[in-house]
Amino acid sequence: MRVLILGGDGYLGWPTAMHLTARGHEVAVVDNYLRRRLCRQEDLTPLFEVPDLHERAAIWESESGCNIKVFIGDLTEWTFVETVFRTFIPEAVVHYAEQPSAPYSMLNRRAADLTLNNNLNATLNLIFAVREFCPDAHIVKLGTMGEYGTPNIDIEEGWLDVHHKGRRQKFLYPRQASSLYHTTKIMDTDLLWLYVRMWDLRVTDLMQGPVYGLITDENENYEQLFPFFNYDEIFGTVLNRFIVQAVAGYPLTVYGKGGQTRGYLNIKDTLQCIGLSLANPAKIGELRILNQFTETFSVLELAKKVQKVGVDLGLNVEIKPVENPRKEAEEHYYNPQHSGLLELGLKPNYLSDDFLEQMMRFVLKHKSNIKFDQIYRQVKWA
Ligand code: USQ
Repeated sequence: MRVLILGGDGYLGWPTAMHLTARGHEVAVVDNYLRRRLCRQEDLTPLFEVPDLHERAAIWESESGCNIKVFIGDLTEWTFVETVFRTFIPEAVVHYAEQPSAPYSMLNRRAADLTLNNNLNATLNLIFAVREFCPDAHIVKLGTMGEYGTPNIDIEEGWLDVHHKGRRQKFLYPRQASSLYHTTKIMDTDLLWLYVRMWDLRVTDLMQGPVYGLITDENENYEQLFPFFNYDEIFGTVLNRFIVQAVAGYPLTVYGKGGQTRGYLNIKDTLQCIGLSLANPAKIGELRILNQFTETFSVLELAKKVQKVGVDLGLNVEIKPVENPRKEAEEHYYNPQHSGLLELGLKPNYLSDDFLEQMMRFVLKHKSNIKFDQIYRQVKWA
């Protein structure tokens, strides 16, 4: 299949590109290095340097024989989008090309404006490009579990059947996010749903929880091909942050009461889910929504798991609840359904002590790069 990956330089975009080429797909990636630029602006550095996309594609080709075509440019600019779609007419598009950080989106007005415009305009241009150049292409869009928020009822898989005054109708499950970033993903869903109804697009919206890990089947022997890995407050996700903090001897930053519960998954399972979605596409005129995570944990549970493995490795790991910079429920009901991807064949890589130990041993090699001032900046939500 000819697969175009939007956001191919990111934490998930690059591993996806390698994964799909290793399975025989023809892949092109698009990126404008937005995340690298925002990290430089905010004085944040990843745990280790990552070569740019052209260099990574060259290394991957020399190691595996697989070619990845690279387009560098901004997906909010229509002329660039036209060139990409005319040159590489995709059969499927995987859309990761968004400002992905909730804390960044809450930083200030400029960051809010960038997040809103980047995320919505990139999605809108994708919709118009698919209609014009490849109307049968399957769009696989990365949404987020955070679109649902933490309601006091079970979270269904995308849709809710409502019975009201003797009549019934299926609606998008109610969404109420707690950051602007997550809200842009709700708006993306609304845009896609409108154009599925208008133009019979075929769309899969993957409602993903926080991802952790680094190592995949494709990169395990090549550190140069590891993804961009942030551990800072703004771009790092919580479990990756706790692992780095444990290695650095920085007390684990559980925000507030630590009862915030989310659905997590290993980066290897993100790749499986993308592969399964592509192999089993949505139908023409269908918005298919799948909840993409494998198990739920509270942040305090995650911190305790990291502490146990860290202590067994001889590290000094403390858990120190800190003032929560975010405005979110710290104790809440959470029961999201997630059977769709399992039914398609997902074989979960559950969180294990062995995984945590492998990650800690890897991070130990880069311990001297860890900068304490990046770990807790207190970007206030409210
Ligand atoms: N948290 C802590 N301590 C920390 C960092 C985070 O307690 O040092 C807590 C947060 O307050 C939150 C939870 O851990 O309750 C998850 O935080 P996160 O930073 O790992 O995840 P989030 O900001 O929600 O965003 C991440 C990705 C985003 C993706 C989302 C999935 O950055 O792109 O969409 O996870 S979800 O969380 O399901 O919405």
